[in-house]
Amino acid sequence: SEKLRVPEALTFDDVLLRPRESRVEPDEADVSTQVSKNVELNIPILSAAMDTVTESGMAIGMAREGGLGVLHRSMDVDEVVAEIERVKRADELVIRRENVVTARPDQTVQEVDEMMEHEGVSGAPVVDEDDEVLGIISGTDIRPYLEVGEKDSVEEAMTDEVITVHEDVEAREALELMYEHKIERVPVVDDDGRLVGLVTMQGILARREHENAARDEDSKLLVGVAVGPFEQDRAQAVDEAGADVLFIDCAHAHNLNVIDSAREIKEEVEADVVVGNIGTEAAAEDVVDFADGVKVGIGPGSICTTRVVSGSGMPQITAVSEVADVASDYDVPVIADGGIRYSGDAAKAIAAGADAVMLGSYFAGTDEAPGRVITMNGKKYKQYRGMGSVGAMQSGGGERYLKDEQEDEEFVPEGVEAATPYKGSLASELHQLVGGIQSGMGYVGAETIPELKERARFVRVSQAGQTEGHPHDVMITDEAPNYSPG
Ligand code: RVP
Repeated sequence: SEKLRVPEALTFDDVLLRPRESRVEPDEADVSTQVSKNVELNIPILSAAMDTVTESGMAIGMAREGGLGVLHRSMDVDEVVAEIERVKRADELVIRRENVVTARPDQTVQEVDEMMEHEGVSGAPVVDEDDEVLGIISGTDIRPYLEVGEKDSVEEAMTDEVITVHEDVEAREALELMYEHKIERVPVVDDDGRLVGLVTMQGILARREHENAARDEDSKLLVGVAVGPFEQDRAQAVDEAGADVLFIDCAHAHNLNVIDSAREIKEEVEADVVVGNIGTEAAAEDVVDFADGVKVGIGPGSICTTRVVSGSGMPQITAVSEVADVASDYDVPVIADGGIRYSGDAAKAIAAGADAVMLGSYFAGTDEAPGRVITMNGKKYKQYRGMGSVGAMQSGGGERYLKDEQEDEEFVPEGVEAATPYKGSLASELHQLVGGIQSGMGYVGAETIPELKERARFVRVSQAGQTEGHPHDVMITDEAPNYSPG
């Protein structure tokens, strides 16, 4: 029958990258990429919008390393707005006025000493009632007075020849000033000499550690946010709160009602809008005219049971390459979401046409993921669950997998709840992941992500080839940081 003349679809283990002539040294390969039309990342990696993967801690960690965290939507709108603000404030150069601890000239040194200790700061600008900066006081100024004249006023003890900077100060300039004058903090003032913020040495040095961070034009960390396809209000609110990319979060975005609604959201927000998930050429054709990015993945996720439960899905390498064939004609970036277990899978996803990859299980065991470490049989784990699992749906996150009429009834889950080995810091996981992608670029001879997409050719792998590709006929004695037997 016609129906049984079926096309083949491939996934990660079905293919390998064909080695090609190359002059590319892996550690020099450029992994920056476009995640959506207007947002660029320094590494092609996103963390999944799941309640056991991405909250502000993960989003901050991802952006500091050059990638993007996508906040999940299993929380109230107020909460997600607060989470966005946490990310945006994390590495700010200028601490804004409302967060600066200040002193008044008529306070006693003892009062100010207690206040600074309570607030956990070691110095404070001194301002009058109009917020004009009169001086600055630090532990060093106070110490001699604490011995002899605790009741003396701040005015007496403070340094009144105070160095200030203007709002548009650059990090380098501020740092030079601090070195030159041997000071650790500089008040930021407006044209009338009123306090608008504070720059600290500690803050600048912390930013320096993350040179590769993904930042917006105000130099704040980038953040992605998931919104339901019909959550116009949430979309508006997170857009206003400063989300850089909105992710329409749907298990089957080729549902035409979802596309209509996504199109409306796109018209109303300033942020880029990524539409997903899809897995076919036809779905891509229906969204590329308005989407700033598309996300691919129907059923590849490690905790996902969509394919078993529904009988539907698309093996990920074929899905990505079908979507990319369409999206690349419209310059719409493609994100491959789900199913990545090893760094090589990420390289394959990009080779198939993705501009970036999204992972859940890979990051769920890190310190930056929500949830605590649990110990079972002497081994450490963290919880990891599908957003379509019973647990996640009960706590409000599973709308993505929930049919309208189903709300009060028994759930039909499309995901499972699991535990994943505890892995320690996100930075070292990302180091392995990105390093593996760069190795792939070396084998293919690609200096950049677009070149990897362009130059990569696949070979088909047999079951024997698959076995050959993993460690075999040996007993592994020491764990590698980037390999555990799947
Ligand atoms: P993985 O990296 O293989 O753990 O997959 C993570 C992806 O799985 C998510 O980004 C999401 O697209 C998908 N997911 C999340 N929940 C579920 C589910 O319950 N079925 N699937």
